[in-house]
Amino acid sequence: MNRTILITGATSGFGHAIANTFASSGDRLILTGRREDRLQALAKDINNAKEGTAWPLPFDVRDRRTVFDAIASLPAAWRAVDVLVNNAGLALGRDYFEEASLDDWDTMLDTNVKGVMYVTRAVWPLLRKPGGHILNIGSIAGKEVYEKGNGYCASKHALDALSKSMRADFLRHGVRVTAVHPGAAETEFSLVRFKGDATQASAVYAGYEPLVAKDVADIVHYCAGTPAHVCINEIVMTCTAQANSFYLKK
Ligand code: NDP
Ligand code: 8X3
Repeated sequence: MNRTILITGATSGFGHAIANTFASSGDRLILTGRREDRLQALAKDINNAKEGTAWPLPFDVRDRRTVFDAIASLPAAWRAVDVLVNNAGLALGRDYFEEASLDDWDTMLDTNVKGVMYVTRAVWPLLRKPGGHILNIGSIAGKEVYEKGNGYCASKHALDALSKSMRADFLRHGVRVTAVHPGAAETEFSLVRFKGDATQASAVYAGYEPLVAKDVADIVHYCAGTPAHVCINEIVMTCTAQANSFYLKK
């Protein structure tokens, strides 16, 4: 479709799958994340497949200066953005409030909340108006809190509020905003959350069929493909075995 899509967190999980899904429909991808080797490899795959085209742009969403410098460094051919997917994010730890790491709280709030604010502000001058579209990857953790979810749930509730704020503030520019709130999905998310403990991470997905990254990518792609006068404001999506943060049939 030849739209230009900027995706944060394209090195893994949802972001990686979102990039491949948009590439398959002929779009142009600006791929961002911290792990440059992975961005280069994905860009190479997409460019070699000749469906979409890709431009790797490594940066840390927490570093305000780096975010603005990276976006400012985009060449002229990549400076008109149709779709921004704010996907980069993480959970760290699963501990009671009084035991949780303050550093983990800082990292989650800096990434999941302030990172989205910085990237959106940096991309805003490049976003098509009217007609641009921002998709924020929230979570069911932004809809209900669960025990030991404190910092992560707070960050995703804040992102839910930010998505609604953007929708209200960008109305007058004809820019659409969609929040996609997935439930449990098997990506590197739990490996990151449990700091490399693969046993703890795989236990999260044992005994049921969780979402996979492609499920979320397909929904994001669908939301970005609705007619220009239609805006899906939010979608909560879970695997069939999960009703919400509290009910999961294993
Ligand atoms: P992954 O761990 O597989 O991917 C996370 C992505 O975020 C990576 O590409 C990572 O890139 C990027 N990222 C993390 N921190 C930063 C940073 N400081 N700067 C730039 N990029 C960063 O997890 P998922 O794909 O599952 O997660 C994607 C989003 O979906 C997150 O916002 C997550 O909260 C949300 N989510 C996940 C669910 C799940 O069950 N998996 C369910 C609901 C929502 P790199 O490390 O290279 O920087
Ligand atoms: C990730 C899903 O249930 O771990 O956002 O919060 S959950």
